[in-house]
Amino acid sequence: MSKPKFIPLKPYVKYSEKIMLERATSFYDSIRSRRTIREFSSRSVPRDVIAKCIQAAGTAPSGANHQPWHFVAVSDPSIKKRFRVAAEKEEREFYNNRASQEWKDALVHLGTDEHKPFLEDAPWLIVVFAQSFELKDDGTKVKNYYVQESVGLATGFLINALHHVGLATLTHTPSPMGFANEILNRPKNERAFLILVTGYPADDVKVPDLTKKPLDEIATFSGPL
Ligand code: IYR
Repeated sequence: MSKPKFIPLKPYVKYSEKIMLERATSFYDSIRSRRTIREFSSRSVPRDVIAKCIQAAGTAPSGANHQPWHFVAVSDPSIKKRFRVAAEKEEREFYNNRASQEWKDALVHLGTDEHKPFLEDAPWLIVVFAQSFELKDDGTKVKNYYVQESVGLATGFLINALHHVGLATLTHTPSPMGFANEILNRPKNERAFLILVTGYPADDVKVPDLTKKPLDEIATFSGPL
């Protein structure tokens, strides 16, 4: 067993309590304006912007720091078309047969259906893959831990980064998503986790009239201060 190597925490920025609250409030004001959209403009987004946001996602915490994720950013129209065809096939099955009535009722307010034009309209589809284990070059397998949690966290970082630069996203989860491995030629240790449809909102896009639960419903404080 090798000895763990520790280094000083740098850079670390400490704020006064007043500045902390100001920063928390301004972060909340920014993130609360994030909305999932389902109609995208076809306007292009520079690849470097997407790459930097993916780099930000890659800083997320993960089980044993194994970073069990891979992001495939697709802008190729022919691949996006294949995604649309494959996803709409699964979604037709979902809306017509697979989904329970209770599930379909829960989606009514979102106005979703089996048609997924955004998979071709949006400039980028960022397909997030989860790696249940790592395949070393010599063929050995290294187990990953808390894979769903880790990849969920990295995806949250990614959505946050994209929102920060003024891009809109749709978290799309056609199920099953085996077609993503096939189309993108990904190895057996990876499973598609979700597709982050990314770009600018279409002109005059409308979003469902949703509210978020208030603080006293989502949080309980126990103890002083
Ligand atoms: N994947 C389907 C259905 C769907 C399911 C949930 I849960 C949503 O929050 C939204 C949609 C679709 O994309 O239409």
